Amino acid sequence: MPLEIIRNDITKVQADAIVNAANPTLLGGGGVDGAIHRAAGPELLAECRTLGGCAVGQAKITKGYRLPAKYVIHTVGPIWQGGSKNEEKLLTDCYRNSLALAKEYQLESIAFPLISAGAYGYPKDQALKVAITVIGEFLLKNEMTVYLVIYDRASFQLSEKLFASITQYIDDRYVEVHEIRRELFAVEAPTPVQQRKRNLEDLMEQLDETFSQMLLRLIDEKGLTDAETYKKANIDRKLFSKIRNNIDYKPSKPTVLAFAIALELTLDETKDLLRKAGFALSPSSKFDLIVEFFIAEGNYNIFEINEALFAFGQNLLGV
Ligand code: AR6
Repeated sequence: MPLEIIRNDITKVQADAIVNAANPTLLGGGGVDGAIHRAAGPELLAECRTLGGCAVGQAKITKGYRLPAKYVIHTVGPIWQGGSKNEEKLLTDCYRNSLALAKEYQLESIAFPLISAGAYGYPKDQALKVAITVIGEFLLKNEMTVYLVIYDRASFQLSEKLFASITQYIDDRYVEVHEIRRELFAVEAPTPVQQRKRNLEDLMEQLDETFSQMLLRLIDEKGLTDAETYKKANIDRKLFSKIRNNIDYKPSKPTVLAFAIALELTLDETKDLLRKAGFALSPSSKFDLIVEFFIAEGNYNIFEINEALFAFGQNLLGV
């Protein structure tokens, strides 16, 4: 998955580079900075001393020493001063410049902490939004695996408005599983004629195109390229070529939904695509309802959807 949101200690993450939320001296500090220096060993500080510091919004690279990561990219986030001191632009620059360095070094994976969201006091929901937006924009044009590492649950916050709207949507529609069962049992058994008709319909459906064929047709119809599609779906190139090369490919439900989002399908079209892979949307699945919420809102930004899914403790789209 190109963007993964994970809960971990960044010093333990196996990636080509991890990003340090440093200060302009680059000579260490508390928070994630302290943890990275402790885990990397004194050689890291020795190399940092040669760099001559770093301006806010900029990024510099060193080796990773005793860390599992090969490199550390040090960036300096802005100190929050109420929002009118260019903080958003500077925080955007931190992510952009770190990603640009990773690209320059031809790295395949990079892990970020939530820069500025600790000692520097940037409101956590806004810091998260900047991170997801900038990383999302980058991944629509580049191939890389980016981990957003969340250390403690408290540092992951959706905006209150979005959180409230999704909660409301779920509350209005969520159906406990036992209610569905009751409905199922209440359905009358089909007459023999109806049954024959259904069997025929099922057969026609089977003769129809497969999931892979339907997906490729929709990509053409929407005028998208393959690369645009898998990037918008947060799906990596290798998985996409497997699906392209195997017309009988059996995708997982999150994969199907990721493509529905990339193709900006309506709810009915999404249900059709799901059916091709043997799935249906269920009102007793929070995962399904959250994805449904975004489709109903016309918001097809997979990274924002994943941000919300993570906040609600669900699997992410694109696996
Ligand atoms: N792994 C991942 N994330 C972590 C870890 C960890 N081991 N430890 C903390 N975090 P902060 P800032 C999260 O304060 O706000 C330093 O002293 C933490 O929960 O480390 O950019 C520097 O030298 C929070 O969400 O960085 C600077 O002086 C996020 O990392 C100053 O702090 C950032 O918190 C930089 O402040």
